[in-house]
Amino acid sequence: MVQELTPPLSTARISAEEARMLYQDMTLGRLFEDKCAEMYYKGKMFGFVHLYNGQEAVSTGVIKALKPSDYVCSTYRDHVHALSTGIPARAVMAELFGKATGCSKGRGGSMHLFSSEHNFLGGYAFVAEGIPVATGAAFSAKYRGTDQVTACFFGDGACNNGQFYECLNMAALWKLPILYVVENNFWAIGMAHERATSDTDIYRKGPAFGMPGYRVDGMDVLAVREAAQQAIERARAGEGPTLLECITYRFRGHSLADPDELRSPEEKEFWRQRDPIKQLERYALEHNLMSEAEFQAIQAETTALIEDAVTFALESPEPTLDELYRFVFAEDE
Ligand SMILES: Cc1ncc(C[n+]2csc(CCOP(=O)(O)OP(=O)(O)O)c2C)c(N)n1
Repeated sequence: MVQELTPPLSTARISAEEARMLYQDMTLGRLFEDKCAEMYYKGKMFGFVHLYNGQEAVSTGVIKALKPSDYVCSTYRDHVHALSTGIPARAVMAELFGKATGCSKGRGGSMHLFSSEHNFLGGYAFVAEGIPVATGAAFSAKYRGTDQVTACFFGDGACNNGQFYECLNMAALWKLPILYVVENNFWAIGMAHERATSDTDIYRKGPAFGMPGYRVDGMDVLAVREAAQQAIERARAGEGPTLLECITYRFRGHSLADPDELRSPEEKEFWRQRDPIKQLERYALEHNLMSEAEFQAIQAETTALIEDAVTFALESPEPTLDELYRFVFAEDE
């Protein structure tokens, strides 16, 4: 009998390469946003800036399971989704500074990141505004006969908006290749989910329209990734849409202008203990996928990348006044 001399190192659900990729993406999201807060308070950004700290596992878990040719549609909390799709940190930071080198050429700012090159359909200031846009993109992919899948992100608050129900109906009716990804962080600015919603189980609203609905731990990037992979596979196979409710938490206030006084310190601490980046670190160590030294190396590389993005944004020119009407129509370069 042949004896196994070396038992498998781990029974991990992902490879070391995948662990690094997921860790890198979440770290980029986290450190980029920390830098945004610093720059905002230094007066480098204007208007409202909504940070995503704490929710990184949702962006990474879903977007890193997509192909580059797939579509992503976001909300005003859009920086990390944009980074996960591969828009360079320089182009995102420059946009936040209102510079001509930004991904929306300085016309959009924080809530209106956009990149046709990355099939990133944009951030949207109105709650639920991206849902019909994403549904349209999914319809277009089906109509054109491509295999593109659309991932549409929005919050729990958006699920009390009519567009959510109208679009779920159409997507199920036409079996559109789309994932409706709810980032349920329990709060819509200062309105608690249970105070605003008759049935708080959002995932159960999928089956009401004839599409599967799942709830996953949105602080666990592997759980999100697995659920997303299944939904993407179904969508690509022509089996239609999925509603994915990811339970998550934002570590900061609603926007950088919010003093965040409505959520209790105990609640915040409870979720801090479930930090998705720390959870992936623990998992990667337990399964011999990554080492402490690798975490630190990735953090150092990411910090340097973000510093470079800030320098690029600071040194970039602002759009000039004579360009005010440029890009108003789609045929403008
Ligand atoms: C149609 C519309 N109504 C109200 C607002 C004001 N508003 C901005 S964000 C927000 C809360 C949305 O919460 P949620 O959808 O849960 O997303 P989160 O901010 O938690 O990511 C509201 C009411 C808006 N932007 N658009």
